Order: sequence, then structure tokens, then C-alpha cells
Amino acid sequence: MTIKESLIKDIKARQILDSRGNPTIEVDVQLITGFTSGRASVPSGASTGKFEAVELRDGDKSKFGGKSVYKAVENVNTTIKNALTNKDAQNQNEIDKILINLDGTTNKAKLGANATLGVSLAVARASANYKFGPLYEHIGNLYNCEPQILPLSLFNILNGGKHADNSVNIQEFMVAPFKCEKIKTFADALMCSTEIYHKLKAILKAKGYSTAVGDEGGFAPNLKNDEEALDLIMEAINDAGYKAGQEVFIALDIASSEMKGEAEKIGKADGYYFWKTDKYFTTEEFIVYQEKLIEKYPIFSIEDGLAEEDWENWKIYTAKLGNKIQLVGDDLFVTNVSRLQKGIDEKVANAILIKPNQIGTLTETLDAIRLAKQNNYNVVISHRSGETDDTFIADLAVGTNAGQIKSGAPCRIDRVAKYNQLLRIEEELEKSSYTLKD
Ligand code: 2PG
Ligand code: MG
Repeated sequence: MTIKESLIKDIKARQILDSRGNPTIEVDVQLITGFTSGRASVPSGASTGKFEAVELRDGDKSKFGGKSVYKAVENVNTTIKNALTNKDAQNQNEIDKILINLDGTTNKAKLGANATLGVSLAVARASANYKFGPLYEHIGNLYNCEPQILPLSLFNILNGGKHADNSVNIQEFMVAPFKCEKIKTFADALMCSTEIYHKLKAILKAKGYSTAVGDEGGFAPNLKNDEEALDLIMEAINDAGYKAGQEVFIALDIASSEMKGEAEKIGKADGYYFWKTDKYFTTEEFIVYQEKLIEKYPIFSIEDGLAEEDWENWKIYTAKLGNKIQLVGDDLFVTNVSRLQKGIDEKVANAILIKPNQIGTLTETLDAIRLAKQNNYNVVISHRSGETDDTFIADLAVGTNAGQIKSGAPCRIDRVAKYNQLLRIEEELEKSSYTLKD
């Protein structure tokens, strides 16, 4: 009998650090065949959704302030390793099923979604390496499509909310270079975003504002209000020689579950609160506020415009704005097919943010992408605010022809590692197109 060479021989996890200096998990999967292995590490959020799968942390205040992940590492090195040894890495479905069953909870609370995802992604890498092919191609096989779309990229150039210690409430201000005469490829889009980024830096400097950056590499100045951030971005787009609203559009992640939480803290059962500038909105006012922003600025996408449990208002909000712009559910859907299905059934949002660590396995991530696409919801693959040097999401975006990605600023290696990987993929693909729109 010959032994199949793609069987898993060994799995080893370790604790490493993420971009915020917090511990996270890295996993190596070794196959029977000589030198074939795969490595993956897991990112971590700051503005995490209530319904995300569980990120297992030790909670021992004497180590990394309670943030160590030794238990998740141990779960990989014992329970998971025992269950997956001699299983075929090429069968991602079966591997992920074993992980899901081994955990046995609906939110990966037992083993930790950080443990399961690290293994799941490392298996996919080992399998791609086994075939001597690129990861995006392997993902294309799993997803059943031919990878050829480089994603429309949402570059985060100004940080606020829980990602920066400044006066800006909205969490992410992003620029999206659309396909046009000047921007034909992902490489062009990356150049465009860096040019805008550097112009923004010069503008901030000239106004005497700070040019220090937040968690995702965007600038984090203290501004008069959130609209000033949009004014400065408009100026930067213009200074860089691009036409806002024709060549470059703006995307926001309001991350409004945070504003809902802050409203509750000041005793309001309804509404949203900009806690940094002490401005309270009723839900109705908050929707009107966003409508006005859309009228005034070339905003094409708003993520988490309302909070994760505000389903009834989300319906009204989607009915009002859903035919004008892209409305992305992040905390709302948490890469979870049940929550996405509820959104589809109730006509809530029209796009989903995909973060593999919100759900805990690659197969479940692909299921969420598939369900979204089947129902004409746009798909935005996303990093987390705490990142590693792992570039898996770049391959995931192309491997599923997802259409969009956000990976932070065109600055700081934890962010640009993904964009640099997209450059390599674009160079490698014989047939490729930047974005779905021509
Ligand atoms: C988000 C993300 C990534 P975090 O809200 O979309 O930008 O932030 O990882 O902190 O949840
Ligand atoms: Mg978000």
C-alpha cells in the first residue's frame, strides 16, 4: 500500500505577536511528503462584533495583560493535532468539518476560533504547496471558480473610532480608486492611493495637525468634527490629481455598534452617540446625517451604518439608501451564513464584509461568500485592525473573485503585505481584470 503524500503528518502552533503587540496564534502544518508544509497566522479585531466566533484568550492578567493565547496553542498541539493527523490536507471540507465537530459549539467557544482558523488556513496553504501552485488557484478550486479579478481596493487613509486616540468618531475613512482611463490595474490603484495618502499627510502637516497613524496605518489627527476628515480627503484626492466622484470614491466604516454602545452608556436606549465629540443622534437623525454625507461627498459605500442588533432600523435604512450606495454588514453579519440569510430574507444591507476569523474555518468563510454572491450581495474581503504578516486574504479575494478588499492604509507592513501580494498575483495571472466594473 502506498501512503498518500498529502496526508497531515504534524501540526504545530505557537504564540506570536500581532501589529498591536498582542499575542496571537501561528500554525504550521506538515505533510507526509518531504518538505511540504503550510503556515498561517490569525488576526484580531478591536471593534469586534458581539456575534463573532470566540477568540480564545487566557485571561491570566500576569501574562500579556490577560491576552496570551497559550490555551488555543495547546488546543492545536493536542486535541486538533490528534484528530487531524493522517487526514488528507487536500480535503479542506473534511478537515473543517472535523474542526467544527471537535469544537461542538456554535461559536467555536471550546477550542477557540483562533485555534481552528489557524489550522484551517495552514492546511489550505500546505495543500496549495503540495500541488506546487499558488494559494489563490487552490482557493479557486475549492470555491469552484477561475481566479481573475483583482479586487477594487478600499484604502484606509484616516483612522478614528476605536482604532485611534483622536477626536474622530467614524472608524475608517477609505479611498477607492475605480477603474478608469488612469486606473486600469491594481498596481495603478495602489499608486493612486499612495499618492492621495502622501498628499493628505502634506495637508495635515501644513495645517499643523498630527501625522501620526492609527491601528490600520491611516492618519489619526484631532479634527473639529468628522466632516472635516472628509473635506481633507477631498482636498488630498484633488491635490493628487484625481477626480473625486469620477475616478476615486470614498468608503466609510462607521462601526456604529460602538456608537450604539456609547449611547447606552449615557443612558439612551435608542440612538447613536459620537462619544468623542459629545454628539447624540436619534436613529432617525443618524440616518439623515448619513444621507447628508452621501449628498455632499462621493461616498459609494458605508459599512455598519447601524448597529449589529438594530434589525428593524436596518430595514428602513436599507430601503432608503440601499439603491444609492453599497451598505456593508460587518458586525451585523459576522461572516455567518445564518445572519447573512436573515439579512437577505429581510432585505437588510446589500453587501457583506468577510473576515475569516469571525467564523473560524475556511470552508465556512467560502460558504458565506457563496451565499452572498448567489443573492447579489457584494463581497468585501477584510483584514482586522490587529494584523500579522500573513497575506492569506489577498489570495482569498482573488481566489473567489470576491470583487473588493480592504486591508488598511498603503502604509505599514502589516497592511501593505496584502497589497504587495496582490501586486504579485496581478503580475502572475495571465488573464486578469482590476475590479468587476469595466
Ligand atoms: C472593521 C475592522 C477592520 P476590527 O471594523 O471592519 O477594519 O476592525 O478588526 O477592529 O473589527
Ligand atoms: Mg467594520
